[in-house]
Amino acid sequence: MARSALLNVMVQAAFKAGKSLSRDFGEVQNLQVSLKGPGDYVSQADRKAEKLIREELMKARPTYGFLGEESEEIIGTDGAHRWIVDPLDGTTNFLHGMPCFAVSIALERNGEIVAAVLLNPATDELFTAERGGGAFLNDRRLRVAARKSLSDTVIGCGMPHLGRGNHGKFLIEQRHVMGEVAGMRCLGSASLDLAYVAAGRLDGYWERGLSAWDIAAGILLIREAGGYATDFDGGNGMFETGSIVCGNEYIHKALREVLHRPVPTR
Ligand code: 2AM
Ligand code: CA
Repeated sequence: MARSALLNVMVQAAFKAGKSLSRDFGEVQNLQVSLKGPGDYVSQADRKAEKLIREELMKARPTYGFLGEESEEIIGTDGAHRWIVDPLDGTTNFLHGMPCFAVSIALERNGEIVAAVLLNPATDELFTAERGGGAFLNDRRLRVAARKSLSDTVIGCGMPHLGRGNHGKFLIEQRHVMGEVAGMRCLGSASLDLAYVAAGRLDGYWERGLSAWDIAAGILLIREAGGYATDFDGGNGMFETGSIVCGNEYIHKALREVLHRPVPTR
């Protein structure tokens, strides 16, 4: 599998951040028992990882813009290109010592995601994609699952957090989906949920209230694995609405239909 020079830069940046996060994750596991908990430590780990990535990417392409979760956006002199980075997606898992978190790096060109790298440093799983070149898990080509009937599927979702989003609406959506599918999972990392759809581990996934850095890489992974990733209306407004639904052609459609069901009156 041949990677472009650009993708190699992204992979190197992800590995640098991943190494730093792995060291900090080891420490976080030790801090669980302290009363104060590892909160401040994790914020530091997060910011350190973003700095490493930003330095690496800006060194390779100084004119590109940079949108990261942890720092102010840098508007590039090259108006066409922008990095979209989440240095640590799945922060709550990381904080609780659960090995389900990822470094997410995407490259946007004229508003389209053209390259994606997603690394889970705890499992050494590296997901990559370039537009038109397919999606990969390490060296293995990815394809979304083929299941056509919702009743055979395992569907992922993201739950709104304390003080955020509409909890009642989520519970109604979950109830509707739960009545149709074989099982449901909540990984706690939107970027990994999307990568799992690309890898055929999850048959579909939905979440609301997300930011561009949570989903930019995962959207390309799914599309390059032959799947669909859209907003709730089937359009391309995922960054604007913060909402995403995905799956193969059949499951994406069926899941959208279920999510649009009216609220029960009793
Ligand atoms: P994060 O870990 O980078 O914050 C899980 O449902 C998804 O929601 C994760 O991708 C997570 O990204 C994001 N998330 C977690 N806590 C959040 C919060 N308080 N506000 C917004 N997004 C959050
Ligand atoms: Ca995130």
